[in-house]
Amino acid sequence: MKKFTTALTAGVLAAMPFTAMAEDSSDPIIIPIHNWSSQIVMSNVVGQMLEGMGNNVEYVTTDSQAVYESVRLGDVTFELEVWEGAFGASFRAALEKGGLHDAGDHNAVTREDWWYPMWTKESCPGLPSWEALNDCAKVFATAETGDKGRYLDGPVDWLKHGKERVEALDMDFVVVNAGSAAALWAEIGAAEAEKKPVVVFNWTPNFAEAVWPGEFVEFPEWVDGCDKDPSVGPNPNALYDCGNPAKGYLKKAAWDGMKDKWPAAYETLTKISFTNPQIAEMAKLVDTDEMEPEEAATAWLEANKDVWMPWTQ
Ligand code: TMO
Repeated sequence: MKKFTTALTAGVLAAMPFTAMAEDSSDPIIIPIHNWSSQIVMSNVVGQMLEGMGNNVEYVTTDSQAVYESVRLGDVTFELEVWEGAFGASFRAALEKGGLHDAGDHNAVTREDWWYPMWTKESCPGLPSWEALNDCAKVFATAETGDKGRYLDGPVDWLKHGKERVEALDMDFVVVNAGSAAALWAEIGAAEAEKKPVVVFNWTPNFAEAVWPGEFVEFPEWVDGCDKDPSVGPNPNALYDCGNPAKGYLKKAAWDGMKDKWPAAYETLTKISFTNPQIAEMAKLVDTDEMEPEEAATAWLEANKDVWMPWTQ
């Protein structure tokens, strides 16, 4: 609360709904933090909103797949960015076990997949087809990958199954996992001066689309079950032989016990709905403007009172 009062103006505080204060438990609401910027900033945005309503908030850094088990058990209170492509499977598994529920969608369409900056097309004009990409594999070869192409996938905990996809579609690529999101941006940045062709994992909404125009590789279209049933997708004997959903959801997930323990905060959570441009802006404040996530969140709240204040009332 103290941090919040120093961060936001008295005018904002005066308009906050303090009537909600009595209802919520004084135990801290536990918000999980992962390893990409929009999620970290959004978590701080919502944490500061809830603090402004009188709640106590704590942040914990957690694995982005294991978090669904943590929400289910109430060890963390909610998850603000359930990306269909990366986390749909873990989310569905936790839903089936019980203890967590779908707390609504953001007004956003998401995509996560193999991606290239536009200059890459000059060396591989058949893009965005995955077959054309594969025919160009040598263009992406490095000392490390021999005559196969290099694909820089996301950090392992995003479970993108790049290696399985390369095998399932018999592609001439070596999949390397980035150690962090920053390593993905470094790979694109390093290629930019010479317009070197690169293919890396990327997603939207993200800050990157405003910095480097680019396109996703078009893989065989995602079909439900592609990650569960080998007969789904073009290779009848393999899982992961499809792209990720091209129009994926972005959901919020909540611990079932939140509604009774923090009813006002829960109501706010169900109303929260960020759009693609808002989410891209949150990432930009950190990745382009180099703000700390906490100050980025405060800046975002200051600039977007008309968006979030109705959710706290
Ligand atoms: C889960 N992510 C947005 C990094 O693809």
